[in-house]
Amino acid sequence: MSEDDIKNTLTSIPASESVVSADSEAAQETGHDYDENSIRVLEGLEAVRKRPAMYIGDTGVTGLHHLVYEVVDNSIDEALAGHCNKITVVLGADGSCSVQDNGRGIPVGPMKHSDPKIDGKPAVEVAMTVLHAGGKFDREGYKYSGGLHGVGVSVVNALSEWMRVQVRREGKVHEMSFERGHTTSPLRVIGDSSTTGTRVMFKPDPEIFADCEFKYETLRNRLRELAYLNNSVEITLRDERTSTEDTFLFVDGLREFVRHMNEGKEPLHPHVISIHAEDPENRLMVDIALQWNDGYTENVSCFANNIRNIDGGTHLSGFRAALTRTMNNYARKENLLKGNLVTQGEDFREGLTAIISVKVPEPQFEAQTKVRLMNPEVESFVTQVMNEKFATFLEENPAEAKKIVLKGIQAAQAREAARKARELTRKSALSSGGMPSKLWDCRTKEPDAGELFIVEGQSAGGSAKTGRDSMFQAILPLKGKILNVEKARIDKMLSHEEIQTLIVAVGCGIGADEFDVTKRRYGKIIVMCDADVDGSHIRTLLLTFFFRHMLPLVEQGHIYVAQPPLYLLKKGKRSEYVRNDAILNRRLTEWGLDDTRLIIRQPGAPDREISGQALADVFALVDGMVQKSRQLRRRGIEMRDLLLRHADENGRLPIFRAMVYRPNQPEAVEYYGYSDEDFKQLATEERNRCGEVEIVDAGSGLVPTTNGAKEHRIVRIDLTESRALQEAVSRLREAGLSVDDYFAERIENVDGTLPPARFLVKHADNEPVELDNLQELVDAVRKIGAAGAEIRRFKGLGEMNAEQLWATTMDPAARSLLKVVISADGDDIEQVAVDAEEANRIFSILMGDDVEARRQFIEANASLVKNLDI
Ligand code: 0RA
Repeated sequence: MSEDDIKNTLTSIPASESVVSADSEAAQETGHDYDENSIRVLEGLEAVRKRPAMYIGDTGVTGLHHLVYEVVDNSIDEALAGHCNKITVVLGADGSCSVQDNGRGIPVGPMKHSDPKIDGKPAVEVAMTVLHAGGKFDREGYKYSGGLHGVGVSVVNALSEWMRVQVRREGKVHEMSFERGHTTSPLRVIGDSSTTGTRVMFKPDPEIFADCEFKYETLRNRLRELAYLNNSVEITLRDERTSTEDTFLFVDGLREFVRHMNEGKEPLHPHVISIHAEDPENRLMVDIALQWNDGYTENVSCFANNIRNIDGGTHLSGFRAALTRTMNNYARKENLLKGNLVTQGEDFREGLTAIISVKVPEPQFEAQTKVRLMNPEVESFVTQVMNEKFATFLEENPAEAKKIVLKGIQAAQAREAARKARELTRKSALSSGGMPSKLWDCRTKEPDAGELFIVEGQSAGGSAKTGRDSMFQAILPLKGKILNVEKARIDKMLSHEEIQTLIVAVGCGIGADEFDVTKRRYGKIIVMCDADVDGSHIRTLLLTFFFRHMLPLVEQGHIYVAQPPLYLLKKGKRSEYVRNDAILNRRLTEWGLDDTRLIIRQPGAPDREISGQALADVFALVDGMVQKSRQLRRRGIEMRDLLLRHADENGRLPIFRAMVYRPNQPEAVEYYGYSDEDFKQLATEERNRCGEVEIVDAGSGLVPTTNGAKEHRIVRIDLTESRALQEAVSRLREAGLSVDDYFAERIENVDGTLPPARFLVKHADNEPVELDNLQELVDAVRKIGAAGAEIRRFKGLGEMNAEQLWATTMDPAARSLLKVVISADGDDIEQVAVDAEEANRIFSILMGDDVEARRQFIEANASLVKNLDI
């Protein structure tokens, strides 16, 4: 097909202009024959690029992480088919993600298919480039996971700056590469392999995603969940950006999941009850694990095909119906019910932690978001299984059965007492004139315009009252600590005065049948506590209360945490309140750069000076390189070696490092390569030299240092940092500086004196500071910034007067609030981001009785706790 033919074909397809030009350019660039079919394929992927949200939900942080889940789900499917037990996800230092499994490998042979755009193409190519191709070469009977949106890897391909797939199969390593969905190098063999598996590497496209930074915590939580749901599959997550790694492998999947969720709680009975059943005829499977603790909250999660259904659905209703029925039957049979007490389902679920996981061949969900499962056959299946197996459990374990059922009966009694207490609250003195006397209300009666500040302590409450804008800001001072609702039943909670005040001020009522989020009296409820230990405890108690008893307020984004400043920073006439350490650092840098010049001595020419924005740019560049260098060092690579020894004659940096282990040779030979072609050539040369060679892809992992191998082997280590470094070096060059400047050393003369420094940093009229090299710029500037500065740390809100409190923490134009959210979704406001399952667990651990669990948790999650601001 000639180029003109291509253009004719293209223009005859009713597609957008951009598709036409993009595809014909791709065809010209790569020199491939792009026939009509491949163009229609690309058209599909262009549609994905045009409306990404239609395929992955959104292009925020949630959508970004869905890319990873989509790829991982394919490996999970391979595991469900029984051919894979290891999945490794690596976040590269260059912003890429790699997902590797040890399955059979996506087939590489040509496909037979009635659709001509698929027929004859390697299956792997179809999987990567054809929308919804998943179903076209199904692994019979095992397609259960299917991704959150079930769209397939081709969507990830379309939304990636680049993607590379490697398949190990039939003794070979096959590889294919793409950019933004376009093939940049067709399927080819790049080496030999004695193992099988699939590895997909991709870098999300910044043209699509405003924020391309993967969040380790988010991925870790989901991958851990997948490991619980698919027992005996080992899932590793490694972060090359920070050298963090976690491996999850649960042989006793759901049971361990329940134990994890019950961490920090006191179980009511020692063993986690577990139930498994299959219905081969309808290809249904159900797995349930459950355990009661001595707490008061219900914590039941359900999944269909590994997807969490937060609104439940037929699996949940089937489970609940059977649970209530079985326990009521047992209570009656054992004569445990006294008087005319009526037990309800919710009573038996008090303190229950359970996971229900079903596998359904054709799941139906209520909405795109898959929050509720609809398949009716699942309900009867789960009910029947639970009825039978749970009744058997109760029969066979009378001691445990009695404890569990009695707890439900006590819950019913407490529910009755709480109803009476609520009636009292409604009638109590608090409600005289409508509102508690402690509340300084605002004037607006428009709920969403109003803000309620819950303030720790009387004195801070006073400042807040004076400082506020009383038009829309209400103040509720709390004295001391509120009750820990995690450890109290609802009836006790309702008799606590501070909590009663809070309930009345918020206006939504309390309890399952009464709480009404639409009755809220304020749009924002803002918790404002001191930045000390007591403050954070009170904040946790309040957030726990909202989380446990006013969840819709949290879910709908009405709960916030105020962020009073941590420091007052003073220097000369300037003074500023600073919220956190990162900003403090940034400020010191800014001050250090202000009225500062970098003087570069040039032999035989006048000195050059860099200042203002240009200096700020150079600083950012150098600071970035310093950080990259630390990152590389953690992987055993010196940035200096990479930049000075291994750049090729054109200044290109190597994209991989290979360690070649030859039979019976003690030392590995090190090799740096600049393209995939180089790697292929290396493998060929090795084969010619010592025969068959095994290729081990270490990805962006650590550089192995030991040998001792008897076999012939090449270990390839990707240098994913090269791209970013290349960019930094060329920008350095644009600024008239070089890599040598960055690493330069000043060597003493024979007489012990130092030669003149090439760089000087001069601030205002001060004496210039000599630098040996550009690296030293970073510390020098920060030191200048910190000189003469006074940094005062605030301890409590009480240290600020009314004006200061308004200016730093309450004024909507200047303050920064943390929104308390449950899903880790993107939003403009800074967030306290916690996903639902983790939030449950975290509150239990932080508020529960288990001191040891709390200590361990805080030690292991210091950064998370800081984030949570608990
Ligand atoms: C279709 C058929 C076979 C394997 C796969 C797909 C497969 C896909 C992915 C995606 C990620 N990892 C994967 N592993 C396997 C079976 C081919 C055979 O019979 O050998």
